[in-house]
Amino acid sequence: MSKKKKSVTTPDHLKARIKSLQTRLRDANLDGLLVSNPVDIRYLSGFVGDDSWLLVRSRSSIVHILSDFRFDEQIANEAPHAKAIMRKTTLSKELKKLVDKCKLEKIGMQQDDLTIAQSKTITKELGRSCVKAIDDGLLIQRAVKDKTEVKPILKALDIQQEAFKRICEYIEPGMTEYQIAAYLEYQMRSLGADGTSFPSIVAADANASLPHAIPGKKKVRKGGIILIDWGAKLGGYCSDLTRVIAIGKMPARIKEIYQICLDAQMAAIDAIKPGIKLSDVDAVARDIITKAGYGKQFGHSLGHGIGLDIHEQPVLASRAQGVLEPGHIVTVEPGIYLPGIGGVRIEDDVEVTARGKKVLSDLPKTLESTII
Ligand SMILES: [Mn+2]
Repeated sequence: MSKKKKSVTTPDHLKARIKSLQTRLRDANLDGLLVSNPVDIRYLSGFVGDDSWLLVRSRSSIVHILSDFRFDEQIANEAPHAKAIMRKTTLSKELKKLVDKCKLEKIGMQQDDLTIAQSKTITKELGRSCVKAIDDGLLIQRAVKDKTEVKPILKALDIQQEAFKRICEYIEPGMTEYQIAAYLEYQMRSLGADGTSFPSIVAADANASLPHAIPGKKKVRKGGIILIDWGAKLGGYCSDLTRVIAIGKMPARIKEIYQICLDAQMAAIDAIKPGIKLSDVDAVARDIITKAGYGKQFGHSLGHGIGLDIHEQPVLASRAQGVLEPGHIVTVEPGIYLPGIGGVRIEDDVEVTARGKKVLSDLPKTLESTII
């Protein structure tokens, strides 16, 4: 149960995140923000549970977590600096009490993370005039990683790359996509991952033309290909890579698109630097693939930010607005998909630095290296 605890100082990186958010809130003329997205709650407080809300005030460094009995001990461990309120009634009623106590006039909500029913209840409790919805400034803020965020991503990459090396030793003709995915995920957990960043994609031969193929009973074969898109999660942070391997020999048509895809990927990585337009990075890869005659077979965007979520800002796409900034960590993953035949996608994770970039992953990807 809630014991009276001494106040604990907020760790510096959390302090900086809250400060940056407070600036955005004051600019938006808000007295506070009700944070309901569990990933954002983790980002701002360290608390990993769910079914809880966090209140950030524009002019006070104290953050409140509205939660319940199940998370009492967990909050004390993970977010000892936060003021925890174990609710006795509904979350919205507790929020109303807290908002009154702190004398907050206008607070923002995270519209994208509340259900319509929740928004209605909060609006009703607080009174319509109190609540002003804002666009999610946290998405923009989370795009730029601080030092504490790069480390777990690097560790996640280490784990996923080691697991990949292990499955390359393990795979034999006749195994199913299911078996390979299970072994891969088992290895990542054994190596200390929290879990996977997303359900692994293991796609044999023609299945590889589906960008989001779901592993199934299909067997891998000698002379065939396997597309693997997988990621590890560590300390909440996601990594994300894709490789294509071939058992013994790669079919000629796949070889052709593999080389085009690799050229496009390496050129796009090369172009990455602070200040470059997101759409321009996408264009570098897309132009190469289009000139080779496969523009229509590359139907998705080039890459996305990774972090506490597997898909974050910024997005490397032709329609994206904005530029790359130091601290962004993005995937670069062009693909070429030939229905009925197969597909290729090559994906690495790249950090934008003050001077240029750092490629964080280093699994081999030359055409020769694809043969197992
Ligand atoms: Mn990806």
